[in-house]
Amino acid sequence: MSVKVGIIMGSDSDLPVMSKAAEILDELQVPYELTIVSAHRTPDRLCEYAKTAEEKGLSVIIAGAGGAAHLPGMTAAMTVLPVIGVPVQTKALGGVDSLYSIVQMPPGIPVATVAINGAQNAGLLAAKILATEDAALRERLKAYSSKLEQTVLNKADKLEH
Ligand code: RP5
Repeated sequence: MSVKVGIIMGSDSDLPVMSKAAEILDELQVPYELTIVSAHRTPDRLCEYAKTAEEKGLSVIIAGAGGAAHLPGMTAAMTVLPVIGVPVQTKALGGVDSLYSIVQMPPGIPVATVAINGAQNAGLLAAKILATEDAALRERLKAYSSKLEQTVLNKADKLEH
């Protein structure tokens, strides 16, 4: 499979959170690219990334940022591709600032917002979007869900004895 998912983040300080998206995509064998694009510090780079994402062959963009987190929304404003926003936890306001910045998009420019630091779910959601057109990936997602279920059942088993 060619690279279909773009993971972008506002700063390298977001990497510990955003690497969770990369890890789940690795597990599901979904190729991705990952880089830093800052809405405020590198606005020209953001325009270039968002405007060329479709022609590069990407299908989904995962964008994570913290604080005044305008990266996902501004990316969504410049591409027809679905954008999944990851609010990154902040020291000052705990990430509620990031969440509100990302989730409160005006009508017409949607961003699929996951939980604060919810990069793993962002990766899963990206995989599920791709899986609508990829039967093998759907099977890997089903196997992932079964594994998750089994983990909980095993814990329940241990607890009950
Ligand atoms: C945002 O500002 C980034 O997404 C990051 O979460 C936050 C802080 O960035 P640094 O000062 O750590 O580079 O743009």
